[in-house]
Amino acid sequence: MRSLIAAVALLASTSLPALAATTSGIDLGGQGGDAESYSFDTGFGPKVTIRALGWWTEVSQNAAGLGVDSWYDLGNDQINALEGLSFSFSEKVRLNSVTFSGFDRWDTYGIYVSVGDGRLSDDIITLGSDNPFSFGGVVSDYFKVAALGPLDSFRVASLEVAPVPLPGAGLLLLGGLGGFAVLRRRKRSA
Ligand SMILES: [Ca+2]
Ligand SMILES: [Ca+2]
Repeated sequence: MRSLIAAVALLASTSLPALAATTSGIDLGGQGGDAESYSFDTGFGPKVTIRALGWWTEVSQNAAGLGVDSWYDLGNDQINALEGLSFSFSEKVRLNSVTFSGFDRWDTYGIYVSVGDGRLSDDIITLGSDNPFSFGGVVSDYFKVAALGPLDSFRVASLEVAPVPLPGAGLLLLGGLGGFAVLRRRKRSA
């Protein structure tokens, strides 16, 4: 029994940092140039992989963030009309916000969040001042950002995400170990 208590204490202490993990800000800027995709660590487990949307497009990275390069928009490697970026997470996360650079009151974007079963939310379309854009902590593993109008030109500079809260995960773990102990005791008395 003493070793069981020790095991529970060890499991509880090792799982606490994961449960207590805080919000993660992910800076998307760098000097990578054009690439098929970019991946970043959230810092609490899941990874996010970012790909370009549109025809013959690539993700373009510079110090201001990620944009899209395509053959038809004449070397403009910001996100322009008919272009967008998809953000795929290896596990579900809480989506807090996305911050744009080069974004001004003439720009419009559409944001679409996966709601499960391969379906996306209705488009969330914003004009002008809504930067950073707040997701309000929705839990998902995918969203995409697209430029909507011919004058749109911007980049995605950073993301803020957080772990999905797991209420009662520690209690479930303790309950499972308790059940295991009862089974062992029954076996011994039989
Ligand atoms: Ca472009
Ligand atoms: Ca702009």
